Amino acid sequence: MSCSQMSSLHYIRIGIFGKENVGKSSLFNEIIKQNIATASSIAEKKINILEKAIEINNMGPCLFFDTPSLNLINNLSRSDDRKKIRDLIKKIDIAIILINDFDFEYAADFITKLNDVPKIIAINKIDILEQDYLTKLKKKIFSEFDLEAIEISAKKNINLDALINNLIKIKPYQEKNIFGDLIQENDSVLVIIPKDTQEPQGRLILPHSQIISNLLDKEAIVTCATKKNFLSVLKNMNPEPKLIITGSQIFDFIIENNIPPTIKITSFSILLAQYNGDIQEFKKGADFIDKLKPDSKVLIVEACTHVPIEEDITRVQIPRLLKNYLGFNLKIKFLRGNDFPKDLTEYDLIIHCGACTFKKEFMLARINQAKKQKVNISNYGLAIAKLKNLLDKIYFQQKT
Ligand SMILES: Nc1nc2c(ncn2[C@@H]2O[C@H](COP(=O)(O)OP(=O)(O)O)[C@@H](O)[C@H]2O)c(=O)[nH]1
Ligand SMILES: [Mg+2]
Repeated sequence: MSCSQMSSLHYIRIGIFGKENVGKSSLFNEIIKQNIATASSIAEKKINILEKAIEINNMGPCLFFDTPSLNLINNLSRSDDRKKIRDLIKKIDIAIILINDFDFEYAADFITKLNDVPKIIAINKIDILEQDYLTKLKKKIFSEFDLEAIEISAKKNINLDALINNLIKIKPYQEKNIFGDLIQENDSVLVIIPKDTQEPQGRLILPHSQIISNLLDKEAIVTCATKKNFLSVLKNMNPEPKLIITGSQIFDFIIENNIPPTIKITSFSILLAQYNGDIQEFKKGADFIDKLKPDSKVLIVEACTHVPIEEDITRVQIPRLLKNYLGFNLKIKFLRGNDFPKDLTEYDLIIHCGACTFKKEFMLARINQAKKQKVNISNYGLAIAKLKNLLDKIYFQQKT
């Protein structure tokens, strides 16, 4: 998954769980209205997670996951399989748990792993269940989980509207706007898209489209420019923008152009870190750069997994800036995607990307882990600003 494709801020992630043959793949196919998952009565042996995005009215874009059976999930012997499931649980916003008989101890075991992820229990295959059996099953489920089960048939498409309506009712998540109180209706904002080697032709990468979309949700006046034309765009703006948002890697280039001090300047990754992370902790991490020594070890983590390109921020620009700023080489390790060591103590500093592909809780868990292990953590935006000696010239939320 790469930040040019997917958004944790905009997608509501819904996992479909249940034991073998309960109808997970059938429900997945029925909801997404495509035959992607293989629905069959033959038992699965491998950990295979399918995902598909679909827009649901009144809910927005959702990402559904068809998952391996709970019989498999609860008894995984390989540690990387267990990690896959742990990562999935961390990712999802809602779990649909399917049940169709009284043997649901596996579901109870799994529910304990879900912690506070909201869940919906559905009894599937009601087309072939006797009414009496169904009533008793519903009662038993209620007494076990304190949840009213929804009766559905994935195969016959019975009552799936009710299931979707229940999903809509849960929708407590991600309603917040990235800008909070920073931007009000009719505020003018200039968004400078670097259009450098990381930007694909013909479309915007995820953080850029997220930022623009959040500004439009605020009814702000949004003007877009590129690195090349931003100055003439800015000159023609009346009134001048309240805020300029740009890529951290061109902070210096923008600031060199004598931007009036009345205009705040910030970056995509700083705004995302403010929304998705802990900007104060990241500032502390950025300040810690001054204390790094030649034998210090830095971990640079990129959440998305695009193929590295020339002049890549992660692998080329940040290491080069560190060397220029400090005057010596450091030991640097790079990680990407879901890889994040349990033990961080061998590192002096972690520099993390904006994590636009992660759920907020996921990023906060990483920050808390670093804090607990007394390892400094910063993000791309603040670290780059620090390394370019621009921390005092850019805007980010200061401690209140
Ligand atoms: N009668 C009936 N059969 C169903 C229903 N949902 C799924 N099935 C069947 O149950 C079997 C297992 O379904 P599948 O979706 O593969 O289950 P999974 O193992 O949980 O993914 C398949 O033969 C499906 O056609 C349903 O609502 N009613
Ligand atoms: Mg299946």
